[in-house]
Amino acid sequence: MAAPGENLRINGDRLWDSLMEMAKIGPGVAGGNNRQTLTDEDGDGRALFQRWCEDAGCTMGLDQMGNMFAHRAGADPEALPIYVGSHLDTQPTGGKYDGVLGVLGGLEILRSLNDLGIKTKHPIVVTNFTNEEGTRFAPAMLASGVFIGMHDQDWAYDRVDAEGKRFGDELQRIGWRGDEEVGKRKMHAFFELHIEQGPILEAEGKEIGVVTHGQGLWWLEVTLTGKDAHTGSTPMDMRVNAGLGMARITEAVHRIAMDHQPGAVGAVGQANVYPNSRNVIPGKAVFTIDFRTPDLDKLTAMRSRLEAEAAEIAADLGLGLTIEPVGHFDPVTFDDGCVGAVRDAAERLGYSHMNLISGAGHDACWINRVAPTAMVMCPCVDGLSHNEAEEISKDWATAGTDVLFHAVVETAGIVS
Ligand code: HGY
Ligand code: MN
Ligand code: MN
Repeated sequence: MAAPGENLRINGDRLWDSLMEMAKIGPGVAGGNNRQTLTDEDGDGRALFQRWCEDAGCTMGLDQMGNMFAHRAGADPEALPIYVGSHLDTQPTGGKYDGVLGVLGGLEILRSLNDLGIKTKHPIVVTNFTNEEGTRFAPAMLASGVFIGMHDQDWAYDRVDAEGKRFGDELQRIGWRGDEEVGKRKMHAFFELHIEQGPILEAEGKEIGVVTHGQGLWWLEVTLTGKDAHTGSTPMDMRVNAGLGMARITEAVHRIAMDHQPGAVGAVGQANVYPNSRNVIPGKAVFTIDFRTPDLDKLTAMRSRLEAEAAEIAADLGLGLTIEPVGHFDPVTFDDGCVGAVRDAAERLGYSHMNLISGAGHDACWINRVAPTAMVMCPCVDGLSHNEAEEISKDWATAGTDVLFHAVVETAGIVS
């Protein structure tokens, strides 16, 4: 006799159609997406998601950070809901699946429960967290960070983008600032489905990643101050070249990560020199370092080593130096019970699977601090993400969402 829900499967075609429909909003220039947080395109994507959720019989909650909560009633209204979700915002040259698969996979679970006429004990809430990417407004996972009390809401509202626009003003402008107090909601558990954004699952031939841990992260914003001068007529020994300092520190970031193998990574992704003119020696450079590793001691050591080397480089070149931490979280260990629900689901469904440490940060990394949390991952082609060529297969999306379905419904309990 099959256990209740043993044969639950989602509708992979419907999920894929929704992913492709959402991908039409905020298209990139090379087949991916540019639907950055709090842009008009983000607003359009939110409106589409809300319409779909309401069509599925949900009521939509919206908090003061723009986090969206599509609520499907459970048999026991007193039971804390199971939350499932991710983010709809993308990188400027993002893919169609990073974050979106986790939000629309959650919606597909509700649509499938409706198709099957299943009532769960606990309510289920599908969530879209604002500004997971942290590309327009640093840091990443900003709104889920406010939700758990890691970031102050007024501090978050004051974060500005490259054009000096404030997060709080942009949220108001696009009309997605809700009234609900942030973080008041209590969760029985939280599950997030996400593409791996790395090469391991595909290389190992596995359909499902059972995510046991997440890497820790430091984002360090470095400002070097030198002196604008003529690139042609200024003798080499008179130069105070902030661009040269940035280049040497960028190389040091790579070398420090390599010196902390296995399992450490480091790069500079965002870099600006000023005045950025062909024939002016840069008098200023501002750039962000991204260090990550699952090992907390290594993470701390990498930051300390960088700060020491950057000071030496700046002194050698006569540059002013400031280093401001603009993002951080310690390595994450997800909840054994929820991770077990994911693993049991993959086993039951017959999907190949392996334990995985998430290389990327996710809203689940913060939510794990306030509720039992786990993640499901599916492979992506060549491990490529944060690139418009990001690609997954419909089968991978379906398998990941089937596993999410079982883990969520097992935890929510089937009543009828
Ligand atoms: O940076 C990250 O890991 C995520 O993509 N925001
Ligand atoms: Mn993501
Ligand atoms: Mn991302």
